[in-house]
Amino acid sequence: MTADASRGAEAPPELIQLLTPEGERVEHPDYDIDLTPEEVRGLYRDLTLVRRVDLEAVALQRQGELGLWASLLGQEAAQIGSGRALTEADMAFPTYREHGVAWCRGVDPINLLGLFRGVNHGGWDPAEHNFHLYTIVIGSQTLHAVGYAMGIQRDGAEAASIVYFGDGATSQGDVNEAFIWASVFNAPVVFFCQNNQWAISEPLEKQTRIPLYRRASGFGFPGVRVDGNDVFACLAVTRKALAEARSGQGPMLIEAFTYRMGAHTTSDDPTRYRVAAELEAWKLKDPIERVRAYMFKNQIADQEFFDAIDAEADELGRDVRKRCLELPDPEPLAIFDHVYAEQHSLMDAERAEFATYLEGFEA
Ligand SMILES: Cc1ncc(C[n+]2csc(CCOP(=O)(O)OP(=O)(O)O)c2C)c(N)n1
Repeated sequence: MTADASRGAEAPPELIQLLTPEGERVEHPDYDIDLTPEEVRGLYRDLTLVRRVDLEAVALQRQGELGLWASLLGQEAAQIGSGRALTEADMAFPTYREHGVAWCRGVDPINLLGLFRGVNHGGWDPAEHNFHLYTIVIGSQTLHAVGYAMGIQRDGAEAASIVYFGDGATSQGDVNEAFIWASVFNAPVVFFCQNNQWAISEPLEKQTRIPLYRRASGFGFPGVRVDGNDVFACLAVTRKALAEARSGQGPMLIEAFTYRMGAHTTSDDPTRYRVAAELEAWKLKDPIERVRAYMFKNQIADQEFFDAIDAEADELGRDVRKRCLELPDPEPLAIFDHVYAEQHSLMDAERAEFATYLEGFEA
């Protein structure tokens, strides 16, 4: 017997959008945003540069220079919009795909490439950037973000935490436990779900019978669905959610409705599980093209501006490639350095044992 999809169905999901795929500005009663031309140009620059870094990383992986890469192609607006909504004091907890958020937090992209090249373990100091290390274990960072938010609450600080995860992660126990804790402790945390429709080869309908953002109400906090390919809407919605969290109004779930344009990672082949027409439909909603169309229409930028950004992107791509190839191999014993914050006898013993093993090759 097949499940009846209409059972328990409610009104169709509302999608918060401030910029249409054609580049037309639309108003929303709850999420108005007033951006200066300079700010719009800045967002366009961010979107274009992170896409360029991503494309370069995919190429490097194909040439055998990275072990793996998780592309953000198509998710730039969700990441730049939400990333630019953060204040310096806020703390972000990413998955392994948040290259755009890393960019907004001032993390040098070479660190991301180093991680996927296998020569560092993240390479940046989370405390310096208020950007946690990438998390591969699906959903576990939601618990870290809630714990951190509860710390903020107890310190009485003017900050919030934000945690990124995918549609597939919503099926994890950790994520549901994080929702419960955040709700009952009224923690200042924003749950930012990038619903890119696929958890590797598992489509969204294998994760849920209702729109994901509606899950929040069952846990006792608000949820909204935003057009994840609309950088203005992602910025406005995240900014408001963070402000509410900081002012003691508790958690919020933002479902950024978007699409993963590339493979899950460079190790899979999406043509094996999804149809080409789906990809073609989403290409028309490209997050960068709509900002570009809006800027042209409203004379916020001319061709000279776009050419300059393209040149900057190419230069960034070249620079990232060059520095990636120059990354030194790590000292083998360095693997023990950051396992614990303080000296640890087990690490000392394992380091010594490994050193002896390595010395065996020199003889
Ligand atoms: C706890 C756990 N289970 C399984 C995996 C293997 N795995 C890696 S990515 C992934 C799918 C994640 O999909 P989603 O949460 O939608 O995020 P996306 O990669 O699409 O951004 C899975 C199952 C894992 N890394 N961790």
